[in-house]
Amino acid sequence: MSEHGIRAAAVAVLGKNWEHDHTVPSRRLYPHQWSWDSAFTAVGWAHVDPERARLELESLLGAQWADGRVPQIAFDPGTARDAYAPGPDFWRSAQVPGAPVRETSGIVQPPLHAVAAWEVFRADPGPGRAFLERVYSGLRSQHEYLRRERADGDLAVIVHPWESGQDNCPSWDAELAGVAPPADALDGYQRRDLDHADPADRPTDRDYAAYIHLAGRYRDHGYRDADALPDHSFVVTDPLFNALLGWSDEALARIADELGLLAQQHRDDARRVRDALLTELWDADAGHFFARGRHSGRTVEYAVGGLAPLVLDLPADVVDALVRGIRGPRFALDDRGPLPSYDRTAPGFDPTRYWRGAAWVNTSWLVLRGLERHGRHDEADTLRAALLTAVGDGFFEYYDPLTGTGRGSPEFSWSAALVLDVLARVPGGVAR
Ligand code: 9WN
Repeated sequence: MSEHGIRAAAVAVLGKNWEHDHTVPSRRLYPHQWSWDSAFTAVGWAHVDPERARLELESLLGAQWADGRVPQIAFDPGTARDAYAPGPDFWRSAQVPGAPVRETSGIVQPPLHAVAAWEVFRADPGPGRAFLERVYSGLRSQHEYLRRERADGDLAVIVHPWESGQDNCPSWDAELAGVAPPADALDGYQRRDLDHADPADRPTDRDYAAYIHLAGRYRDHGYRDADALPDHSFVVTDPLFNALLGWSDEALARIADELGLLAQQHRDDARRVRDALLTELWDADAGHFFARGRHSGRTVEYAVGGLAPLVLDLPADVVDALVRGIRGPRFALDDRGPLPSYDRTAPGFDPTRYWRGAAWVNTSWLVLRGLERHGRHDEADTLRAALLTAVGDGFFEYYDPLTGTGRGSPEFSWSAALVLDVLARVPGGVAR
C-alpha cells in the first residue's frame, strides 16, 4: 500500500475508535479509555486533528485521582459495566476518597503523557499553549505521585503486571512465582478477553488468577501504597516504565520553559532517572536493561522494554550495545515487521502470545524514537520500513514476528496512531 493509502486507512481507524472525547484502543476488546494508549493515540491525532489530541489527554487527566495517579483505565459510563473485565464493579473506585467522579481502575500505566502533551502542543502551538497551561499541573502531580508513593531510589516501582503495559512479559515471571492466588481466584470471574481474542495469544488462566489476586489485594488496601506495598508480593522496577518517566520529565521541562515556569527540577529528575537506570538496571555484560523484582532480584530476560531507555540521553557505549542487541539474533531487526516483544532465542519465546514474543507497534515506535535521538539512522530507517510493511495488511494489535501476520484486534488505535507519526517524520528523524 502507498504511504498515502496507509495514512488514509490509519485516520479511518482512529475515526472509528473515537468516542466523544477519547479513543478506545479497540471497539470490542477494550471499549474504555486506557492510560498509555491515550498518550500514543494523542501523538497520532496531533498530526490530523489536534483538537481531538488535546481532548484525548484532557479527558484522561479528568480521571486523575487526588493523589496524582493517572489510572490505567477510565471507564466509559456509556458502555455496559461488564463489557470488559475486570470492570468498574471490581475496582470500586467510587468508594475511594480522592478518586474522580468517572469510575476508573486503581493502578497506573507507563507515564508517557507529558511527552504526548508536548508533541500535541508542537503540532498546533496556537491553541496548544492554553492546553499546556491546562495540563501542566496534572502531569506534574502524576510524576510527583510516582516519586512519592512508588519510589525505589530515583526510580519508580510497579505493583501489578498491568501497570507495565507489557502484561505477561517473562520479566515478571520470577516475581509472580511468589504470588499465591487462592485456588478459587477466578471463580465467578468471566474472562471477557477470551470472547474476542484467541486464547492461545492471551495470558494464561494461571497468570490471570495472579492478576486478579494482586489487584484485589491492592484494592482492599484502599489503593493506599503506604499500606499496600510493605507486604505486596509483586513490586518491580521496570526499565520501560522508568525510561518513559525520564523522557516525560524532559518533556515537563520543555513545557515549563514554554510556560515561563521553573524547569530545573524536571531536568534534574530526568537526569536522576537516567543515572539510576544505568546504575541499577543496566547490565554491561549482557548489553541490556533488565527489570528487578523486590523479592526476586534482577531478571535476566531480554524483553523489548529493556531497549526503551534508548529514548533517553545515554552514553555512546550503552547505545552501541543496545543497537548490537537490536541487530543480533534476539531481536533480529529487519524491514519486515516490528521488533518481537521478547528474545527470539529464548526457550519461552512464543511468537503469538501477547508480550511473550508477539511484536507490537508501540514498543518499536519507542525504539525508533530512541534510534533517531542517537543518530542511528540506518537502524531507524529499517524499523520505520518495518512498521509500514506490517500495517500494510491492517493496523493489528500485534504481529507474529516470524511471519508478519497481524493478530489480535484488527483495528487497533495505537498501531494506527503511531504509524501516522512515523509517516510524518522523514528518515533521519526530522518532522515533515
Ligand atoms: C490490561 C489496552 C491495553 C494496553 C496494554 C495491553 C492490554 C489489558 C488487557 O491492552 O492490556 O491493561 O486486558 O490485556 O497489554 O498494554 O494498554 O490496549
